[in-house]
Amino acid sequence: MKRDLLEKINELKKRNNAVILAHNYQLPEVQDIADFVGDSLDLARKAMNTDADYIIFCGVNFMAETAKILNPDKVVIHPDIGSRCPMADMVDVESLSWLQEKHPDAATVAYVNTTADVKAISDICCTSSNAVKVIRSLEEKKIIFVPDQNLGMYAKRFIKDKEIILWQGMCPTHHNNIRKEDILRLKEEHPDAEIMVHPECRPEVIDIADFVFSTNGMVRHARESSSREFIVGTEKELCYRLKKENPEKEFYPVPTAVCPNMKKITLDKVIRSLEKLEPELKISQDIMEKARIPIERMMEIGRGD
Ligand code: CIZ
Ligand code: SF4
Repeated sequence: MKRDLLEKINELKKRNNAVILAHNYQLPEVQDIADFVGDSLDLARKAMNTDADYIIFCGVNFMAETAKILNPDKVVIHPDIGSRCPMADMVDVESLSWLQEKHPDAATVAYVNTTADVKAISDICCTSSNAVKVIRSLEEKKIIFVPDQNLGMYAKRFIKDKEIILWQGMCPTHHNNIRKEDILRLKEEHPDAEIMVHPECRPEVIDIADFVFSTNGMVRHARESSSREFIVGTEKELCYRLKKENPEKEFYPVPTAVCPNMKKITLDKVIRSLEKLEPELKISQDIMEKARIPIERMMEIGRGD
């Protein structure tokens, strides 16, 4: 990146007392100017620990919402309000309420990839790293799990004493664009590489993996493993961070594993947000208060990886 551009960004950050948080799936040039890069929960925690007045949140809508819910007094700026997660949009309050009425004895577990109003009618949230731990912590023997069928099916492998009702949502990037054949082809090209995949992938992809991790789990494993090569079954931009932190190792993504919604946050939009301090993400007080309960309940349980 050009030095004068970097200087301009730093000057704007300082002048406005703003911090830039970027998700692991963001474009490389956005990751490069961020004060912190992480998964959605990391970023929400960072938002809690900053003294900044403005949080420029580079990620999809539900992630910015989670940061706002945990930091109601801070201003969260989302550089492109249209950057949403299609999986999160596969469940809505009306249909979930209908299912909850059919199963009044069930607890609802909402993956963090849900909108704030869906969280507001859920009992507890989970991430890809702690879904099993969260479900196990519940007294209820019946669970409604929304919206990711693949993460739900993955959790079912470890939980035999509860009935888990799965919502039929999925992540188009992980479900459609990371296929068993893609992983097998990469393995043929790189026979010594370890295979790590995200639990949002299809069961047949999970079956051939050496490890199943959240993005943060992959970051940790890449650092700690003695292996020098990794096939990475998640959104491909995670490999940018993995390579930056482990320059002596090689990371092979599936080339089609791109989340177009994450890429809506461009460097230009981030700079514009820094200059104009908009668009601000707003959530109603009522939804914020209700949605905070399942998120905080999950945070008490902690990470699972
Ligand atoms: O929680 C996140 O950031 C997501 C959606 C992915 C992951 O595994 O970190
Ligand atoms: Fe949503 Fe999938 Fe994109 Fe993650 S990669 S934000 S789950 S569409």
